[in-house]
Amino acid sequence: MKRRDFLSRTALSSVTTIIGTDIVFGALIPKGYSPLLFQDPDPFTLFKKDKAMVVLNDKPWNMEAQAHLLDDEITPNKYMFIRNNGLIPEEIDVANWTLTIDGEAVKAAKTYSLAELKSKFRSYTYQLTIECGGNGRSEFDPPAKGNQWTIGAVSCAEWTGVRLRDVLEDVGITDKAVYIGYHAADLHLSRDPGKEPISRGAPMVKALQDETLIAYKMNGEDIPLAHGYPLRLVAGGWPASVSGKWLQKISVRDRIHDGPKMTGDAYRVPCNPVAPGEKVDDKDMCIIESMPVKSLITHPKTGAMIKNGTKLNIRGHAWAGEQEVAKMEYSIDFGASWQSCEIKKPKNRLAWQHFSAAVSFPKKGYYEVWARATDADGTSQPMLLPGWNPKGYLNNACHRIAIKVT
Ligand SMILES: Nc1nc2c(c(=O)[nH]1)N[C@H]1C(S)=C(S)[C@@H](COP(=O)(O)O)O[C@H]1N2
Ligand SMILES: [Mo]
Repeated sequence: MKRRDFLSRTALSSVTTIIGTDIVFGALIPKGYSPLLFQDPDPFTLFKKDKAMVVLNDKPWNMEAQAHLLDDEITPNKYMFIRNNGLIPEEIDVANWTLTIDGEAVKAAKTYSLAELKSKFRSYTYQLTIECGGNGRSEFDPPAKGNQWTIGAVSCAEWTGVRLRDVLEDVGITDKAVYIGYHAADLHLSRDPGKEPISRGAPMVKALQDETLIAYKMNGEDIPLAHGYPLRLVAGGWPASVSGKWLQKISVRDRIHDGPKMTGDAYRVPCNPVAPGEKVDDKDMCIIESMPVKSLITHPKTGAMIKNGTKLNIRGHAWAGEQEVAKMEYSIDFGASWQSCEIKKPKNRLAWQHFSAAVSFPKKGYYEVWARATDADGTSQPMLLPGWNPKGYLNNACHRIAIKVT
């Protein structure tokens, strides 16, 4: 990841191998000069992402999937969205990487090496849904500032790591513990080492859940750099911003964690509904916890065509934060009537669930297939945009695809 500031003669020949051609006057490159080919690396190659992923921002890198790319039951790296608030750490010294647990509510701070974490504690693997709180932001009106995510800022990979609870037990926490907050190695956009781009967390009930992991593997391999290598907090079902990447420290706080992006409009929504565009008092804003019920049709791709008289097989995933999805339905008449889909149980708690249906159409023409999930509490996805909030969080409106029957 580190930009080359200069090219030694030996480096030059390896560069030639990478780009597949000679830098003709390479030997004349002035010292300290960085060739353009290193300055704007192709993010798809850099992060091993599929070319169909959509880049929303390059400083910092933010990239989302499209619905049809999320068809796999377990999201592979190439289709996983990237959401960075700052700059990816430039140098990662895995051999000396440590995790410190400190804060007002630990008996004494303790530091673990990666090797200690892996050998001292039992490891667990869970498939965990992590969705950016701002997924769907692009639809809000008046528009909300920030990355204009459409539907692709969600993933459900398999994470392996140790339970945060086991580590906290080993450290010893006091009865003052209220919240945990993470601290990570990424740099603030200003490059000021004294500033953190983001430092969020979760209340103890979430921190102590079985599935809340300090992960060191994703889909059976080292966590990819963009997703938090070598260590990451993973808290499925909550806004993905709780899942701190490049994890170095967890503070056990005696109050609600107050790191950057815990206050103001960041990851907070009006506690009660407000009119679009309304100014909301700070005291009337609540921290987002469990994410709302939502679903995605991942097959076919929107715009598919089928022959009249044949059935269309649709499939996708549904998830509901801390809850299970109890019911899944589809509509081909803009929500006037709903038919049921088959929905599977999750692989484990906090994993998304797969649904499918065989859809019949009455005659030729243009249709939209809408999908609607209902959680165990009986709450369904809204057909159109849900409650407006200043930063455009929690858009869980029904996903829809266009179909032409010919
Ligand atoms: N250290 C660190 N952790 C972070 C972030 C970040 O910028 N820095 N972004 C958060 C946000 S807002 C989201 S949505 C998820 C994105 O996870 P991903 O890039 O692995 O998909 O990481 C979270 N963890
Ligand atoms: Mo996010």
